[in-house]
This record gives sequence, structure tokens and C-alpha cells, in this order.
Amino acid sequence: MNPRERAYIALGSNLGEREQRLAAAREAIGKLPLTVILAVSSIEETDPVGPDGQGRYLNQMVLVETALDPGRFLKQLHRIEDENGRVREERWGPRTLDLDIVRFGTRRLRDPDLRLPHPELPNRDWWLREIEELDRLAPLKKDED
Ligand code: PH2
Ligand code: MG
Ligand code: MG
Repeated sequence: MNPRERAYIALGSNLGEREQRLAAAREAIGKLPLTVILAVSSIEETDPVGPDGQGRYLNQMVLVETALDPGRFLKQLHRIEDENGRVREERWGPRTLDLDIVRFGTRRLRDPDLRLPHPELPNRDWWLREIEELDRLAPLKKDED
């Protein structure tokens, strides 16, 4: 088994029953194989970044420990998005559920379908707040990285 790594997963919804979508996502993430949820941030309502005329987002972040690799983890997130009515349309357009890997251990990846850390991390102040909150809720023990 791979060593377990800490991954920060961003949840977002700005279409339909937003709170229910986040709840469904948390539940589905909690059921992923070789994965446990370490902490869950508060939910924050944020102004949409992207095309005009879309609703505000509910955003939240989940910290997990997983032995899945990033590619397999991402596939599982896409499945959860699909099961929650996600339709892939315009970039940064409205969506029922968006699940993004923000950080995955200390990995740096520049694949076309997965970039780590997420390139938007410095531009999204709510992500920075959520990471801070998660690190407070689940501090690293000595000898973990
Ligand atoms: N996600 C996007 C595009 N715009 N805006 C907010 N406020 N929150 C998001 O999660 C978000 C966004 C695509 O990843
Ligand atoms: Mg996103
Ligand atoms: Mg996404």
C-alpha cells in the first residue's frame, strides 16, 4: 500500500440545493476506499469568480488521509461530481458540484488534467482560510510531513 498522504479537497456549489450537494460530497468522500476524513472546514458563501450572471457559491474544504494516488483520487472525485448532476459546460460556469484537489501531500504535478498544488490556490482567499482552519483542527504530529 502507498504511504498515506494528506490531501485537501475543495468543495463548491452554486447551482440548485447547494448545502445538500456539499453534504452528499462529504458523505461520498468519507466512503472512498483507503481514505479517511481527518477534518472538515466551515462552509463559506463566496462571490463567484468567472462569467457574470451566476449565483454565489457555497465553499468548504475537507482534509483527508488517503493511500490512493492522485490520479485515482481525481477519478473518484469526478464520479462523485457526475453522481451529483454535474454537467461540464463553460469554464468557471455555474455548477451543482465541483471537487478540486488543492494539495496532495507535498506533490508537485503539471499534468494537463491535474496540477498540484492547484494553480488557483494563491488567488482564492477562502481556500487559504479553509486550509488554516483544517490545520488547526487536525495539526500534524511530529514525524509526519
Ligand atoms: N470555482 C470555480 C470558479 N469560480 N467561485 C467561487 N466563489 N468559488 C468557487 O469554488 C469557484 C468559483 C471553478 O473552479
Ligand atoms: Mg474548481
Ligand atoms: Mg473542478
